[in-house]
Amino acid sequence: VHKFWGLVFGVVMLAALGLFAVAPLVPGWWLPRNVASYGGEVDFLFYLILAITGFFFVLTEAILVWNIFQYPAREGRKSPFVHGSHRLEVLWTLVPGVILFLLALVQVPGWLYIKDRMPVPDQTVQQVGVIAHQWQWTFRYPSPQRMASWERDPELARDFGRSPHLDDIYVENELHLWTNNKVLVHLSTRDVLHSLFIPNLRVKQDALPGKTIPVWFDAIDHNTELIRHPRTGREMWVEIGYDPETGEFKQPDMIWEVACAEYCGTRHSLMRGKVYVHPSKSDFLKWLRHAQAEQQQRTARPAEPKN
Ligand SMILES: [Cu+2]
Repeated sequence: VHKFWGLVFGVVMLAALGLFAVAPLVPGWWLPRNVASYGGEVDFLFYLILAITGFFFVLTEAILVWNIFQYPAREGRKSPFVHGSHRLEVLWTLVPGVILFLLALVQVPGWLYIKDRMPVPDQTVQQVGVIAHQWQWTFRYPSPQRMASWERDPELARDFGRSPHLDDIYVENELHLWTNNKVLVHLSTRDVLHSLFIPNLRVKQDALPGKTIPVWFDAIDHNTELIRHPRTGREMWVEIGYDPETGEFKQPDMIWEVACAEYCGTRHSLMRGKVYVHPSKSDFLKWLRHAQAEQQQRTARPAEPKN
Protein backbone atom coordinates (compact mmCIF):
# COMPACT_ATOMS: atom_id res chain seq x y z
CA VAL A 1 0.00 0.00 0.00
CA HIS A 2 2.89 2.33 0.81
CA LYS A 3 4.25 1.81 -2.66
CA PHE A 4 0.95 2.88 -4.29
CA TRP A 5 1.94 6.41 -5.26
CA GLY A 6 5.30 5.31 -6.57
CA LEU A 7 3.50 2.83 -8.84
CA VAL A 8 0.92 5.41 -10.00
CA PHE A 9 3.62 7.92 -10.89
CA GLY A 10 5.70 5.26 -12.61
CA VAL A 11 2.82 3.95 -14.72
CA VAL A 12 1.66 7.45 -15.74
CA MET A 13 5.17 8.49 -16.75
CA LEU A 14 5.69 5.27 -18.72
CA ALA A 15 2.36 5.77 -20.51
CA ALA A 16 3.38 9.34 -21.40
CA LEU A 17 6.68 8.06 -22.73
CA GLY A 18 4.81 5.44 -24.78
CA LEU A 19 2.50 8.08 -26.30
CA PHE A 20 5.54 10.16 -27.14
CA ALA A 21 7.21 7.19 -28.83
CA VAL A 22 4.25 6.39 -31.10
CA ALA A 23 3.33 10.04 -31.88
CA PRO A 24 5.55 10.30 -34.98
CA LEU A 25 3.73 7.28 -36.46
CA VAL A 26 0.21 8.67 -35.98
CA PRO A 27 -0.99 11.14 -38.66
CA GLY A 28 -1.51 14.61 -37.20
CA TRP A 29 0.31 13.96 -33.91
CA TRP A 30 3.76 15.11 -34.97
CA LEU A 31 5.27 18.03 -36.88
CA PRO A 32 3.32 18.94 -40.02
CA ARG A 33 5.04 18.12 -43.28
CA ASN A 34 7.90 20.48 -44.04
CA VAL A 35 7.67 22.24 -47.40
CA ALA A 36 10.18 25.02 -46.72
CA SER A 37 13.61 24.91 -48.33
CA TYR A 38 15.12 25.95 -44.99
CA GLY A 39 12.87 23.66 -42.92
CA GLY A 40 15.71 21.19 -42.41
CA GLU A 41 17.67 23.79 -40.43
CA VAL A 42 14.68 24.55 -38.21
CA ASP A 43 13.79 20.90 -37.67
CA PHE A 44 17.39 19.99 -36.85
CA LEU A 45 17.37 22.49 -33.96
CA PHE A 46 13.97 21.27 -32.83
CA TYR A 47 15.09 17.63 -32.72
CA LEU A 48 18.39 18.49 -31.06
CA ILE A 49 16.69 20.44 -28.25
CA LEU A 50 13.99 17.78 -27.97
CA ALA A 51 16.65 15.07 -27.55
CA ILE A 52 18.48 17.00 -24.82
CA THR A 53 15.38 18.04 -22.88
CA GLY A 54 13.83 14.59 -23.43
CA PHE A 55 16.89 12.84 -22.01
CA PHE A 56 16.93 14.99 -18.86
CA PHE A 57 13.15 14.76 -18.46
CA VAL A 58 13.24 10.97 -18.49
CA LEU A 59 16.27 10.95 -16.18
CA THR A 60 14.76 13.27 -13.55
CA GLU A 61 11.36 11.54 -13.67
CA ALA A 62 13.02 8.15 -13.26
CA ILE A 63 14.92 9.37 -10.18
CA LEU A 64 11.71 10.90 -8.77
CA VAL A 65 9.62 7.77 -9.29
CA TRP A 66 12.36 5.49 -7.97
CA ASN A 67 12.58 7.58 -4.77
CA ILE A 68 8.81 7.66 -4.23
CA PHE A 69 8.75 3.90 -4.69
CA GLN A 70 11.80 3.18 -2.55
CA TYR A 71 11.14 5.49 0.39
CA PRO A 72 7.42 5.61 1.25
CA ALA A 73 6.30 6.72 4.75
CA ARG A 74 7.10 4.05 7.30
CA GLU A 75 6.51 3.79 11.05
CA GLY A 76 9.52 5.02 12.99
CA ARG A 77 11.50 6.30 9.97
CA LYS A 78 12.47 9.97 9.93
CA SER A 79 13.60 11.85 6.86
CA PRO A 80 16.96 13.59 7.24
CA PHE A 81 17.05 17.38 7.28
CA VAL A 82 19.43 18.68 4.60
CA HIS A 83 20.73 22.24 4.47
CA GLY A 84 21.72 21.98 0.82
CA SER A 85 24.77 20.88 -1.07
CA HIS A 86 27.03 23.43 -2.70
CA ARG A 87 28.59 20.80 -4.90
CA LEU A 88 25.20 19.62 -6.23
CA GLU A 89 23.96 23.16 -6.77
CA VAL A 90 27.07 24.16 -8.69
CA LEU A 91 26.68 21.00 -10.80
CA TRP A 92 23.02 21.52 -11.72
CA THR A 93 23.69 25.14 -12.55
CA LEU A 94 26.84 24.56 -14.59
CA VAL A 95 25.51 21.68 -16.69
CA PRO A 96 22.42 23.54 -18.03
CA GLY A 97 24.56 26.68 -18.42
CA VAL A 98 27.07 24.87 -20.61
CA ILE A 99 24.29 23.19 -22.62
CA LEU A 100 22.52 26.52 -23.21
CA PHE A 101 25.79 28.11 -24.30
CA LEU A 102 26.44 25.27 -26.77
CA LEU A 103 22.88 25.56 -28.11
CA ALA A 104 23.43 29.29 -28.61
CA LEU A 105 26.45 28.44 -30.77
CA VAL A 106 24.80 25.57 -32.64
CA GLN A 107 21.82 27.71 -33.76
CA VAL A 108 24.01 30.42 -35.33
CA PRO A 109 24.44 28.74 -38.77
CA GLY A 110 20.66 28.10 -39.05
CA TRP A 111 19.89 31.68 -38.07
CA LEU A 112 22.37 33.04 -40.62
CA TYR A 113 21.17 30.59 -43.28
CA ILE A 114 17.69 32.11 -42.99
CA LYS A 115 18.29 35.76 -42.08
CA ASP A 116 21.25 36.30 -44.43
CA ARG A 117 19.15 35.34 -47.43
CA MET A 118 16.51 38.05 -46.98
CA PRO A 119 15.70 38.87 -50.61
CA VAL A 120 16.06 42.37 -52.06
CA PRO A 121 12.80 43.19 -53.86
CA ASP A 122 12.96 42.88 -57.64
CA GLN A 123 10.79 41.37 -60.37
CA THR A 124 11.62 37.76 -59.35
CA VAL A 125 10.63 38.05 -55.69
CA GLN A 126 6.98 37.68 -54.79
CA GLN A 127 5.90 40.34 -52.29
CA VAL A 128 2.94 40.23 -49.94
CA GLY A 129 1.84 42.70 -47.32
CA VAL A 130 0.56 40.81 -44.29
CA ILE A 131 -1.65 42.87 -42.00
CA ALA A 132 -2.58 41.20 -38.73
CA HIS A 133 -5.60 42.51 -36.89
CA GLN A 134 -8.17 41.34 -34.38
CA TRP A 135 -8.98 38.70 -35.55
CA GLN A 136 -7.99 38.13 -39.12
CA TRP A 137 -5.13 38.08 -41.56
CA THR A 138 -5.38 40.51 -44.44
CA PHE A 139 -3.02 39.81 -47.33
CA ARG A 140 -2.14 42.63 -49.72
CA TYR A 141 -0.98 41.56 -53.18
CA PRO A 142 0.35 43.73 -55.99
CA SER A 143 -1.99 43.85 -58.98
CA PRO A 144 -0.89 41.97 -62.13
CA GLN A 145 -0.29 45.43 -63.68
CA ARG A 146 1.98 46.47 -60.81
CA MET A 147 3.88 43.18 -61.14
CA ALA A 148 4.25 43.82 -64.88
CA SER A 149 5.77 47.24 -64.14
CA TRP A 150 8.39 45.48 -62.02
CA GLU A 151 9.30 43.33 -65.02
CA ARG A 152 10.02 46.51 -66.96
CA ASP A 153 11.84 48.26 -64.12
CA PRO A 154 12.87 46.11 -61.12
CA GLU A 155 13.61 49.28 -59.11
CA LEU A 156 9.86 49.87 -58.89
CA ALA A 157 9.52 46.72 -56.78
CA ARG A 158 11.43 48.37 -53.94
CA ASP A 159 8.59 50.42 -52.48
CA PHE A 160 5.89 47.74 -52.28
CA GLY A 161 6.30 47.32 -48.52
CA ARG A 162 6.00 51.05 -47.82
CA SER A 163 3.50 52.23 -50.36
CA PRO A 164 0.19 50.52 -50.99
CA HIS A 165 -1.30 51.40 -54.37
CA LEU A 166 -4.97 51.92 -55.07
CA ASP A 167 -5.04 48.85 -57.31
CA ASP A 168 -3.46 46.49 -54.76
CA ILE A 169 -5.54 43.40 -54.11
CA TYR A 170 -6.70 42.59 -50.58
CA VAL A 171 -7.65 39.04 -49.67
CA GLU A 172 -8.75 37.84 -46.24
CA ASN A 173 -7.14 34.80 -44.66
CA GLU A 174 -5.71 33.35 -47.89
CA LEU A 175 -1.99 33.42 -48.53
CA HIS A 176 -1.24 32.50 -52.13
CA LEU A 177 2.21 31.82 -53.55
CA TRP A 178 3.85 29.52 -56.05
CA THR A 179 6.52 26.86 -55.71
CA ASN A 180 10.29 27.30 -55.65
CA ASN A 181 10.21 31.06 -55.43
CA LYS A 182 11.17 33.44 -52.66
CA VAL A 183 8.29 35.22 -50.95
CA LEU A 184 9.04 38.46 -49.14
CA VAL A 185 6.41 39.33 -46.56
CA HIS A 186 6.05 42.80 -45.06
CA LEU A 187 4.48 41.99 -41.72
CA SER A 188 2.55 44.60 -39.75
CA THR A 189 -0.30 44.79 -37.26
CA ARG A 190 -3.17 47.23 -37.11
CA ASP A 191 -3.81 46.84 -33.38
CA VAL A 192 -2.08 44.58 -30.82
CA LEU A 193 0.75 42.04 -30.87
CA HIS A 194 0.19 39.05 -33.15
CA SER A 195 2.49 36.38 -34.51
CA LEU A 196 2.52 35.02 -38.05
CA PHE A 197 2.84 31.24 -37.74
CA ILE A 198 2.92 28.97 -40.80
CA PRO A 199 3.86 25.50 -39.51
CA ASN A 200 4.36 23.84 -42.92
CA LEU A 201 6.71 26.64 -43.99
CA ARG A 202 8.53 26.64 -40.63
CA VAL A 203 7.84 30.36 -40.18
CA LYS A 204 7.01 32.16 -36.94
CA GLN A 205 7.45 35.92 -36.60
CA ASP A 206 5.88 38.35 -34.15
CA ALA A 207 4.04 41.38 -35.51
CA LEU A 208 4.74 44.54 -33.49
CA PRO A 209 2.57 47.67 -33.47
CA GLY A 210 4.25 50.52 -35.37
CA LYS A 211 6.70 48.27 -37.21
CA THR A 212 6.86 46.57 -40.58
CA ILE A 213 8.98 43.44 -40.28
CA PRO A 214 10.42 41.62 -43.30
CA VAL A 215 10.05 37.82 -43.39
CA TRP A 216 10.90 35.49 -46.23
CA PHE A 217 10.10 31.88 -47.03
CA ASP A 218 9.56 29.58 -49.95
CA ALA A 219 7.70 26.36 -50.67
CA ILE A 220 9.27 23.39 -52.42
CA ASP A 221 5.92 21.70 -53.05
CA HIS A 222 2.39 22.77 -53.94
CA ASN A 223 -0.99 21.90 -52.40
CA THR A 224 -3.37 23.77 -54.71
CA GLU A 225 -5.20 22.90 -57.88
CA LEU A 226 -7.70 24.63 -60.10
CA ILE A 227 -11.02 22.86 -60.43
CA ARG A 228 -14.43 23.68 -61.79
CA HIS A 229 -17.39 23.32 -59.50
CA PRO A 230 -19.39 20.43 -61.00
CA ARG A 231 -22.73 22.23 -60.70
CA THR A 232 -22.00 25.96 -61.00
CA GLY A 233 -19.04 25.61 -63.38
CA ARG A 234 -17.23 28.24 -61.31
CA GLU A 235 -13.43 28.07 -61.22
CA MET A 236 -12.03 27.41 -57.74
CA TRP A 237 -8.55 27.08 -56.37
CA VAL A 238 -8.67 24.38 -53.70
CA GLU A 239 -6.43 22.01 -51.80
CA ILE A 240 -5.56 18.86 -53.73
CA GLY A 241 -8.09 16.19 -52.76
CA TYR A 242 -10.89 18.64 -51.92
CA ASP A 243 -14.31 17.46 -53.00
CA PRO A 244 -16.58 20.43 -53.82
CA GLU A 245 -19.69 18.22 -53.75
CA THR A 246 -19.27 17.04 -50.18
CA GLY A 247 -16.86 19.68 -48.85
CA GLU A 248 -14.58 16.85 -47.77
CA PHE A 249 -10.79 16.93 -47.74
CA LYS A 250 -9.51 13.56 -48.88
CA GLN A 251 -5.91 14.60 -48.15
CA PRO A 252 -5.96 16.47 -44.83
CA ASP A 253 -2.17 16.90 -44.99
CA MET A 254 -2.74 19.26 -47.94
CA ILE A 255 -4.40 21.80 -45.64
CA TRP A 256 -1.63 24.21 -44.71
CA GLU A 257 -2.56 26.56 -41.91
CA VAL A 258 -1.72 30.18 -41.11
CA ALA A 259 -2.18 30.70 -37.38
CA CYS A 260 -1.66 33.46 -34.87
CA ALA A 261 0.90 32.37 -32.29
CA GLU A 262 0.60 35.31 -29.90
CA TYR A 263 -2.45 35.59 -27.67
CA CYS A 264 -4.26 38.67 -28.98
CA GLY A 265 -7.71 38.71 -27.42
CA THR A 266 -10.85 36.63 -27.02
CA ARG A 267 -11.02 35.32 -30.60
CA HIS A 268 -7.30 34.62 -30.92
CA SER A 269 -7.91 30.92 -31.58
CA LEU A 270 -10.16 31.76 -34.55
CA MET A 271 -7.49 33.92 -36.17
CA ARG A 272 -6.44 31.44 -38.81
CA GLY A 273 -6.01 31.40 -42.53
CA LYS A 274 -4.72 28.98 -45.13
CA VAL A 275 -1.75 28.78 -47.43
CA TYR A 276 -2.35 28.02 -51.10
CA VAL A 277 0.82 27.09 -52.95
CA HIS A 278 0.23 27.10 -56.69
CA PRO A 279 2.22 24.76 -58.93
CA SER A 280 3.48 27.64 -61.11
CA LYS A 281 3.68 31.40 -61.39
CA SER A 282 1.26 31.39 -64.31
CA ASP A 283 -1.32 29.54 -62.20
CA PHE A 284 -0.79 32.07 -59.42
CA LEU A 285 -1.25 34.96 -61.87
CA LYS A 286 -4.47 33.39 -63.10
CA TRP A 287 -5.72 33.28 -59.52
CA LEU A 288 -4.55 36.88 -58.95
CA ARG A 289 -6.53 38.13 -61.96
CA HIS A 290 -9.54 36.22 -60.62
CA ALA A 291 -9.13 37.85 -57.18
CA GLN A 292 -8.76 41.25 -58.84
CA ALA A 293 -12.01 40.78 -60.76
CA GLU A 294 -13.78 39.77 -57.54
CA GLN A 295 -12.44 42.85 -55.75
CA GLN A 296 -13.55 45.13 -58.59
CA GLN A 297 -17.00 43.55 -58.46
CA ARG A 298 -17.22 44.10 -54.71
CA THR A 299 -16.18 47.72 -54.85
CA ALA A 300 -18.00 48.68 -58.07
CA ARG A 301 -20.68 51.29 -57.52
CA PRO A 302 -23.93 51.22 -59.46
CA ALA A 303 -23.91 53.71 -62.34
CA GLU A 304 -25.12 57.22 -61.51
CA PRO A 305 -28.55 57.94 -62.93
CA LYS A 306 -28.36 60.31 -65.90
CA ASN A 307 -30.22 63.62 -65.77
CU1 LIG B 1 -3.51 37.43 -33.25
